[in-house]
Amino acid sequence: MSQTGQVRHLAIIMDGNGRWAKKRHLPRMAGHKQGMENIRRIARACDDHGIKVLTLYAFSTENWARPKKEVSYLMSLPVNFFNHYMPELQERNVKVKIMGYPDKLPAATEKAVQRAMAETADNTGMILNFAFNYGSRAEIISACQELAAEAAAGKIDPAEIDEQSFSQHLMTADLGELADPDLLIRTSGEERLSNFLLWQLAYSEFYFIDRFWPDFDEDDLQTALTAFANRHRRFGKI
Ligand code: V07
Repeated sequence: MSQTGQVRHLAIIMDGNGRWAKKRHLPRMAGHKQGMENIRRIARACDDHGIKVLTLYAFSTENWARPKKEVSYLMSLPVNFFNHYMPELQERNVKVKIMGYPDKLPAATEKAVQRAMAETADNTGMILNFAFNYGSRAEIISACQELAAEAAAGKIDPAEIDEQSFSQHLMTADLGELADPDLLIRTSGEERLSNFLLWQLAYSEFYFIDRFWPDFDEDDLQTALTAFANRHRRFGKI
């Protein structure tokens, strides 16, 4: 956890792509495409700000209920994203990670995602972490199941389970001391977590901005980071 006012791990819920499109009388898909392009702009700016981990909430396990055409379009975006941006990610030494359940994805999507992770596995710069087909309650339940299985097998004593060992079973475990975001930004005016990083956001600052994700730009990011730096972070202490 950063005490200096510098954001090391930034998480963003990228909301408002559909409404952005509607305002322009465009199909929802056009908003998703513009939203995808905005990831490049904001990821660049985060890298320039020295942010170490950028976690983006792109698609939740609940989104499968959307119209079939929209779901399949959303599933094509990771393929599209890496086709267009992999050269710049490599140039910037960015490491791609995915948090979520990759198994149920269309084969082409899973392949693109696996390949991007493999191709950037040795990069040492900013981590671009996609929460993709992710749900926080499911993540917490999986952690419980793993710990319960270890207890039932006599490998651990239930009384020894603590925050430290619990967090080792979450999908952010490999981020080490950077697992918990310093700051969460949600665009588009909604002020909810929507099943995103429930455990990891316990002490994070929240920043809500009434602007659609495709319109969220470098200046908005700067404003959010400045607001963060100006807040007192006491972690419940005086
Ligand atoms: C999606 C664009 C951004 C705004 C949110 C709605 C639409 C990039 C990805 C992506 C996901 C995984 C990955 C690489 C890229 C993405 C979805 C939606 C589902 F490894 N944009 N984007 N995934 N939108």
